[in-house]
Amino acid sequence: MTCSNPFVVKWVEETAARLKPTNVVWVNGSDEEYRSICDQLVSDGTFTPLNPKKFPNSYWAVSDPSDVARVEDRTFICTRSQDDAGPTNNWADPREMFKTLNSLMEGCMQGRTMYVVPYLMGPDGSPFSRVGFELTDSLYVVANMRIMARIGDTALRNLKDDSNDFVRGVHSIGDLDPEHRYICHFPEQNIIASFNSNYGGNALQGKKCFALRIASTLARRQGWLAEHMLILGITNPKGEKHYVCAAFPSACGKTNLAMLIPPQSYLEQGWKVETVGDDIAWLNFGSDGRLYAINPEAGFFGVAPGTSYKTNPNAMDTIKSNTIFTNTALDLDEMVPWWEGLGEPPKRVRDWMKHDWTPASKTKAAHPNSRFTAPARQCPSIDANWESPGGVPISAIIFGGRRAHTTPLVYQARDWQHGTFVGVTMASETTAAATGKVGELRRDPMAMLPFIGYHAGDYFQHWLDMGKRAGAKMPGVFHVNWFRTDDAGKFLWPGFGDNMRVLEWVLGRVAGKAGAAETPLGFQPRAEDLNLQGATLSAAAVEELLAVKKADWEEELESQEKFFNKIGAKLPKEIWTEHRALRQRLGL
Ligand code: O2Y
Ligand code: MN
Repeated sequence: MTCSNPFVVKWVEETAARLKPTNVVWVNGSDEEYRSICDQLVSDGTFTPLNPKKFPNSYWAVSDPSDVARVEDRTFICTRSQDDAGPTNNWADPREMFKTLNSLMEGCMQGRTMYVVPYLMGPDGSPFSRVGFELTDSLYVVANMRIMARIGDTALRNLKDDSNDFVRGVHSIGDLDPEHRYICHFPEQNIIASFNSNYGGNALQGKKCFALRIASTLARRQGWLAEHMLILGITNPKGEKHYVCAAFPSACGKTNLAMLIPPQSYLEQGWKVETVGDDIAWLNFGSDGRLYAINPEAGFFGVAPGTSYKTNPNAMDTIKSNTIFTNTALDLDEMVPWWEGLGEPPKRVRDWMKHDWTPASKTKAAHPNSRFTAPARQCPSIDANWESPGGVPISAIIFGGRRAHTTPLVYQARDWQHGTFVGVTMASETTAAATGKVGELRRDPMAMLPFIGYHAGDYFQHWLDMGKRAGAKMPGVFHVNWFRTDDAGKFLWPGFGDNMRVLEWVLGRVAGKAGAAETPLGFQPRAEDLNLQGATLSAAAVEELLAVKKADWEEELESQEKFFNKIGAKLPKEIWTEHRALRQRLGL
């Protein structure tokens, strides 16, 4: 299928004239084309084919050691007014940034091929889906985009010939110089440019750049929400099904929750949990006034270390074929990927830096941010409606964070305004994997801090405004904390499949059936309101999990105020109102 949209054709020609590639190749997204792409990546040494019996059609790749994660300090929001980017983003003047990028990228594709990747974020034929184009000189990016989005002809079919409504993205590997790495967003022009990185969220533009940063600005203008949320379907023994969205900062087990397997006793009663998405949700109002979610992505870009048949069997079964492993280690005897947390180390291991590795080595074999790129459709728990064009109706939104103290296992917000406050005040303690520093509290509103494409205060206002539009039809809002510890620092809650017990209470609340006590935080389960049958938990542990301690909340309220002051005058007055009301209810 050739592209007959004149806006696209003109822009591709103009970009090619600037970047001067030797060839321009339009990607069609077919299976045959993907096979040829993978063959080329094997020939040029980027891909190492894995054992075809154990991991058919799967490959191992490594990135440049300087290019292993999203780089927030090199990520820019380029708006005419600095105030539109707000205090939580790196801002740049668009004219200045275009100048910088033009001079850096002029002729950067000389001797290389520029691939034109049309991509669709969202299900084929959905009114909520959006089209983007990534012009890239990285065949590795094309291969990953083929898994993460619906690319090629499918995307072109979803763009009308007279439509100028698509996101223009340019990406070049450049020389991978971290000092001149740029991940730039121009929300006023729907343009993305990334340069000098070939990794993950920096280079696969559909994910964080489009589906969160640019989409959040589109959503504000158009009256919807682009959120950093997983989407789950939960069916109870009566066959009633509800969908929930959940937002967590990194290192809180988001992928594990997205693919949760309930405890055996729940399975026997007929409970079922299914996956719609593991990372991003686009939420639009349906004709009934409720919020409906689509997963804009088609694949999972999950962290490999820690993933195992013990922690996430559904993820393990998803990545058995048609998967790209980046920066994991490689078992040289079996030619299968390996990472810390998977099981016993194999005899002969090549680490992610392509060095021989043994358990005595001082470094990790797999990079802590090593990833699998795998098709969502391969997930055993994938929901039958995951590609439904109208999306799935959302009954509850769950916020979460990693907190050793302060936040109880679960509570329900009083209403949408209070729920927005609960999202705004989300915070999480760092783990060694994330920063090297353990236990430092980071505020991360709605888990969106690095992804809000505009002023955070305006974003909070947009949440409030959405609630005003829908009133009582908005989902219930909840907050969970799986990570509360006892005096010895041991987790009190078993987590993983047992999180189902909390989901059952959440759905019970939505249905108006589960009991709760009204507390200063909102509505909290008493021990008897939770189904703890078969859970190995002492009564004292349950009491501690549900406790709200004034001293902890005194500190929490102070930390909230510091954050609100950082947001400044655009912090909605309703958020201050909720904060003061909470202070009063706590008697602080
Ligand atoms: O480091 C990267 O580039 C990956 S970022 C990422 C990937 C999958 C899901 N979420 C994230 C994230 O940073 O939230
Ligand atoms: Mn994410």
